[in-house]
Order: sequence, then structure tokens, then C-alpha cells
Amino acid sequence: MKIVSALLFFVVGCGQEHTGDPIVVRDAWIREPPPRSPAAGYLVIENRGGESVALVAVATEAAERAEIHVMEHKDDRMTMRRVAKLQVPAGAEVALKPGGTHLMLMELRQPLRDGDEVELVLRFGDGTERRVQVPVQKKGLYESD
Ligand SMILES: [Cu+2]
Repeated sequence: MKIVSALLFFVVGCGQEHTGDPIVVRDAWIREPPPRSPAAGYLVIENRGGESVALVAVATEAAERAEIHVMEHKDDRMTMRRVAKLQVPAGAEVALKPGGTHLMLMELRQPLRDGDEVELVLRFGDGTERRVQVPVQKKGLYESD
């Protein structure tokens, strides 16, 4: 019996080790901005875990600060509004994409051009961080990929 329980323990422990990162960030890109303008960034956050997580901060060497913006209908026009966090429910994914929620890199430290790569550090409500290398791409205003 001792061997069996040892085996069980091994299998369970092994399974937990291989579960992987419950937060997956993918398909990230930054639109090449017009001169002297902030740059918009897009990505998909996938939450494979059993608990809701929130993106609470974004940092990058490329800009003075990075904000989370949502689009809002106001007086018949779409405007951007900064939000403090972005919730990703358990088992769901949230896509930041053109025309919707996006990241905004404010006060760029140098011009961003097509082909450049920017590192973004995404901080989540559970205190963990994910680093993503994000390509800068030149695309039309409503082109999404
Ligand atoms: Cu914005």
C-alpha cells in the first residue's frame, strides 16, 4: 500500500507541475504611431485558471507610462477612457483590439517604427508579472491583422 500511495502522490504532484501558466498573453502588437503621438497596443489575455485575474498595470521602457483604455460612446462619438484594471474571468479570454479596449503608450521615449520590438511588462492583481516582446507594425486604421 505504501508504494501505491507514493505513486499517487507522484502523479498528482507531477500533474500540478505541468499545468503551466494559467495566464497566457498572445497575439500582441503595437501600431506604428504617427509622429509625436501615443502608440496603441493590442493583445489577447487568456485565463486558463480557475480564478478571475485582473491586469492592473503595464510598464515599458519605451514610454513614460502605459495605460489601459476602453472605448466609450459619449455624445454620439467614441472616446477613450482610462481604466485602472482589466478583469479576465476564469476560463475566459479578453481581446484588446482596434476599435475596442487597448493599451496606450504615452510619451514615447523614442519613435516606434514598423519592425521595432517593445517589451511590455504586464502586472496582474495576484502580484505576478508577464513580460512580452511586442512587434511594432504599420497597419491601416481598421486593419486588425
Ligand atoms: Cu487610447
